[in-house]
Amino acid sequence: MSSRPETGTTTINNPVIPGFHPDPSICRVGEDYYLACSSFEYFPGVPLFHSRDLVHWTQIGNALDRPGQLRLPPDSRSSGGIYAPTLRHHEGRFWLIVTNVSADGNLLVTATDPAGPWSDPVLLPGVHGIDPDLAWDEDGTCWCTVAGVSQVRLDPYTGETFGPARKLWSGMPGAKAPEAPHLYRIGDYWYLLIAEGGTERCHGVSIARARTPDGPFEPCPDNPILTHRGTDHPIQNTGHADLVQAPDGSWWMVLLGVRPGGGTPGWHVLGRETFLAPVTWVEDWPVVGELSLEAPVPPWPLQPGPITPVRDEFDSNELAPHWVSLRHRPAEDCTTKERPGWLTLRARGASLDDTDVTFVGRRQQHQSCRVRTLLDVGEGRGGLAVRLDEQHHYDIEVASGEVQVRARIGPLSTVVVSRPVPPGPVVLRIEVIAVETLNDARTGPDTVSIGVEEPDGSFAELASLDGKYLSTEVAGGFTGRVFGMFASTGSVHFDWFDYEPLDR
Ligand code: 6LW
Repeated sequence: MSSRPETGTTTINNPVIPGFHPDPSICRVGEDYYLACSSFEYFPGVPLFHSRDLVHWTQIGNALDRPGQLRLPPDSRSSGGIYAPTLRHHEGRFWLIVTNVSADGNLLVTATDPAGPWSDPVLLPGVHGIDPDLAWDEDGTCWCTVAGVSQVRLDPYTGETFGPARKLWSGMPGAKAPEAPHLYRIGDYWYLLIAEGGTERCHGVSIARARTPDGPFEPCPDNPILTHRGTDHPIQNTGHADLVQAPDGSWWMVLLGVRPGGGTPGWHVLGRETFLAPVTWVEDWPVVGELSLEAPVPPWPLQPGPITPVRDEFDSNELAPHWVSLRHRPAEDCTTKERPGWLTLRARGASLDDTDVTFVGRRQQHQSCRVRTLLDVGEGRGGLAVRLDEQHHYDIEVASGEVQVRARIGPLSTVVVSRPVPPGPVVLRIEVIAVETLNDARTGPDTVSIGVEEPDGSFAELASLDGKYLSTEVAGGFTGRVFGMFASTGSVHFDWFDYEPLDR
């Protein structure tokens, strides 16, 4: 099989979906591509994207947007919850299978419109393992393959499994953690694509093929077909891929990667992002083309989606799909109905150091960016934060005439600065500026400047903090930074929220 993507002459920015959007799974229906990602402790879960050109992606919703679909216990750990999904289209429906490691385990939802609504979940007690995949063979049998890599036959309508799980492949000798399996019927073969090496710097993609969906599988002689392990490539941790064929017959791969910044070893703060790479076929094996921060543009007309405005005025009853909360979002705790044109957050008595704080945020998607919000705390306490998890966040909080900047880094928590602030509405700002540094180990990836805006609009910086401590290399975990509004006590009202990219 040979189909080489004839690419255009211009280039595109990679990642094609920046910010923490890991474990991408993609499918195509006609001229439309759809993609789903992991979401962990955030609610709603499993963000869904649409594209017509593989380059421009627009979030169209979240597959798990109801408490009955997404059960995340208030005390469940960060980077728990929703692990890797697989998104497929079969027999006129979209199928999404995913693991909730904090409750329910593997589950499956379906939809006729990927923008939703998605069905109530079918639980899969007979599917043991993470990273579940779905594939159907010619006679309609549904094969569910999970990390490890093992496989079981499944009735996707009832969740019933048939027979014991069978071991399919352990990946390449010496490589650890064979996971992220995806099974495809392509030409005369069934291909089993996996990730191995773990989702850090040793991550890579390998593939094997067989004549039947349950093996035996022979590994590709050129495995890993993609890895950046052992290199100083600006994109690291490359792995957890999925393949898709375009209408013109060309093949493409979406995968996760990270962009470490600052000195050695480099710190990544945006989480694992979704990248695009071209694929060709040589002797019935896929060959992944160059993966760079500028990837070749596909040879068809580009179709950019709508631009997300900088400002969200909170003028509608529903929050845009990119807004996320921690584990749940009870309507009484987060509403635009109490004060029309304002988002009102009602505290639950928890702070950002807890797992159950009232929080509404959006992913940081640019290495340099500015976030602002106008809030009125009234008799309450709340503010603006940039968080990685409960133990790694920088916040600016307003309460009864005082504004405080706090830093939480692991077991350490400190008030960096506090100063009086007049009662009434105030504009808070967090500004992140990436640091272009060559091997300066003293310098983190960015500086995080936090402060208030004076009545004349000038910025009064209260603190400038090292972004290193809000990186995955320091904090661990599977997510990336999220900027958010929070309420610690009482009700806090937010008039608007600006997210302004300051880089490409
Ligand atoms: C994902 C698995 C993994 O399910 O991390 O490190 C999990 N590998 O593929 C969360 O992204």
